[in-house]
Amino acid sequence: MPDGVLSNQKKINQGRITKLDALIIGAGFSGLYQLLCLRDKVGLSVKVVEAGDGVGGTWYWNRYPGARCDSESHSYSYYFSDEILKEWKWSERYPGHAEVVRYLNFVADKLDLKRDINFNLRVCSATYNASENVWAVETEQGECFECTYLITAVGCLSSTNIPTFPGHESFEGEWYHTGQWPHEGVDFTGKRVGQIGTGSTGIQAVPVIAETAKHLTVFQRTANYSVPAKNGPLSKEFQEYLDANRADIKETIRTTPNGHPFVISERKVFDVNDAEREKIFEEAWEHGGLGFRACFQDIAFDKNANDVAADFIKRKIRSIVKDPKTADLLTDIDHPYATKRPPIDTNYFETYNRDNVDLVDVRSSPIECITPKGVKTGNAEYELDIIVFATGFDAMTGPLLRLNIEGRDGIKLADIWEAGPKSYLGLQIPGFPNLFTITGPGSPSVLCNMPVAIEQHVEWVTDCISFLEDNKIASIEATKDSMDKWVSHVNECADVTLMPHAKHTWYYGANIPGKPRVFMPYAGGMARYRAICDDIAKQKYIGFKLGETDTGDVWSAPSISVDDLVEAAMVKGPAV
Ligand code: NA7
Repeated sequence: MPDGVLSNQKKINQGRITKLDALIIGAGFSGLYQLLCLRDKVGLSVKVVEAGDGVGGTWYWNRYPGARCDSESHSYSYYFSDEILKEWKWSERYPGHAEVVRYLNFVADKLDLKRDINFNLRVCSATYNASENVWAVETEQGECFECTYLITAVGCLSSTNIPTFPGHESFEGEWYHTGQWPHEGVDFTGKRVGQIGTGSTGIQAVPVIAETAKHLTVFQRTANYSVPAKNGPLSKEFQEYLDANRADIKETIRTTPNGHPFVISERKVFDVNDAEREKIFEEAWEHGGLGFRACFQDIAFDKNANDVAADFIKRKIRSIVKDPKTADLLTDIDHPYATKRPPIDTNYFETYNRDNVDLVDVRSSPIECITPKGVKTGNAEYELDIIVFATGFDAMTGPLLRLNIEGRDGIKLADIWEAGPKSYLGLQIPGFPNLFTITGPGSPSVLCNMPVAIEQHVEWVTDCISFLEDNKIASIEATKDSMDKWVSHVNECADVTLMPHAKHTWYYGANIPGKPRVFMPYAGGMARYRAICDDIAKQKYIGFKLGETDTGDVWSAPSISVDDLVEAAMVKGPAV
């Protein structure tokens, strides 16, 4: 196909094309901030297109019972504006989905963002026209856009995964996926409910569904660790602490590896004796939340250290769950702690002590099919009125691939990612000039408190586009060599953690049949990643091709060891 001929564009209604400097896809945390930066700081003409009829992004859709963020609310916030930080008061330690959506509406209204968001439009194709150096973007609703810069702000966990079970269509009851929950809610009163999935979502949903359902059957394929969230209302004293310590909190979340408001301990598991260690774990358990894994430095790196943490959690589960058989199933965990996304919960294990809740092991006896009456495993048929699919997402790549992105010379993103996602910094892909993927695969994203990762990406992209505009450079595009080096670096970082001990996780794409097994996020730590990105920008975007000019400079990946990674966890300045 000759350069500049748009295969996707054939479908476009040529009559209604909105021409812009930049188009942003998605109106969640990323899209809102990117709009603000490009519109009000750089002065570009910008629009956001959003499939929902309101702001919120992932949180617009994620409304299942118990849906709550596992980052602490005061860190799950924008930190670019002191005014917003001061004005918005979170009500609980962890924000529920409704409060997150209220927060994002508050921000969007305060910054007058909604006038530039086109709601109820779902992008179905994006095609680069090399002769014009523009992206042509089409929506399912027939609206078309042309822009110089295309920014995807589509989230990492927004493309739902509903496993294919034979007979699903024959089910006579109701069924729902947690990530596409009806806005009017679901009434479980008096109903026999079956829930498939015990990931972070399932663990949040179980206790809430059990409160009203007549009976809840939980189908567990992989047992999971979970630590109590210890959620609760934020006290006046805590609000005062926040008001007095904003600058320090901002410094902490921007310099820790996971963007959370706690510092990883420098102490190692075997630095202390058994009694002292038990006391530290006990205190971390009582305090609750993701900080549990930060009470020793080496939990994420050393299998022996991890085994000790895992044993503590399993003992806790056994002490909570009264039925020994259920406790056996819940503690038969096949991976080190935190190598799957570590959930936090409110009364998850306690819920199995209720008379109306049963746990079914679908590892030893998998779900064979869905029947008109319910779910059938190798062992039994469970009659149900409602099935809840807490079965997760086609994470990280799913939301990007469903945009049908075509780059230079008609190359499709789906084709070049056939063997797994590849990018430079998780931000750019060779062959796709001026396309920026916020929190894309290859960036820290899901291993970080998301707003921290998002702010860094949005600010980096904004600076990059300003640089292009100021210097009248038509385009920026990652070079293949730099991308290859980055991909190796991403793999190297994952390999020095314990992540490869759990290759069946969605971090590796293993939850989607046929998806290539590639570790997708950057495990080198947010602080280190930020330093690398800053360094690349300072070196006038080394590793990218600018306009027609290929500088020939290729980014050099630093080689990394466990010690480097641990040091990166503590890093306050550039790590490279
Ligand atoms: P997850 O973490 O992917 O969990 C999905 C769950 O569904 C998990 O327990 C899966 O078991 C289970 N599952 C998926 N397919 C099947 C089939 N076919 N049969 C039985 N069980 C199945 O998604 P979540 O929504 O919980 O969490 C995703 C992220 O969203 C989370 O980390 C938060 O950041 C928010 P498996 O473990 O694969 O054996």
